[in-house]
Amino acid sequence: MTTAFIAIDVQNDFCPGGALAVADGGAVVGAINALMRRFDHVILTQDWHPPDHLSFASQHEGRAAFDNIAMPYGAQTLWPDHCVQGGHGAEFHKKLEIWRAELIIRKGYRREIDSYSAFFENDHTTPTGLSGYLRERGFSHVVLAGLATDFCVAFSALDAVRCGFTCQVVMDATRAIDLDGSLAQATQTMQKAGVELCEVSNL
Ligand code: VGL
Ligand code: ZN
Repeated sequence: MTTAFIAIDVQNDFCPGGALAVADGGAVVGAINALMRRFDHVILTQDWHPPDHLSFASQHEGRAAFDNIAMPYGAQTLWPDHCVQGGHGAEFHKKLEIWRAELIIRKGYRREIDSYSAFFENDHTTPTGLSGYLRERGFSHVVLAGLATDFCVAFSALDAVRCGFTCQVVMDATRAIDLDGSLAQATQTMQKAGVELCEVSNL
């Protein structure tokens, strides 16, 4: 079994002080650095939106952050402007040892469509290329951690399984946004799909 460790969206905007700060988000950095040292192959993802991205509430007259709207590809939560391409908020946390990564996958760069998952955009059809990359390099197992548990980590884990990879999520190296029970729901959906939820101590 050849394993890739994938750290999801450990970026300034998801850490305290950021535009879409996840409670205690910066706390994952130490654990993720330790995980990166432990695995031979490391991949990072980077949420990477144009300034007028349609997942931003600011692009929708009369809407507020965390509202839900219907997009052509399905339901979409609206977010505060975050992870704008080239901006400070889109940079990785400054303590993250990014030099350890062999690949950085950027996602969410098309104005019309959001991309939580590292594998597919939110239409569940448009690929990022990650599945092909992993397969061509002979990886069969992925270990995930990062931000946020209930959005980008969960969507990535579900797609990993859908693409035929076995998948573990290191729960104590993730933190959640937790909108209206989204953490409990994501946890349950991951378990049902066959994602193994584990902790650093029993990995
Ligand atoms: C994320 C909401 C919007 C995440 C990214 O990384 O979980 N959540 N963009
Ligand atoms: Zn985003």
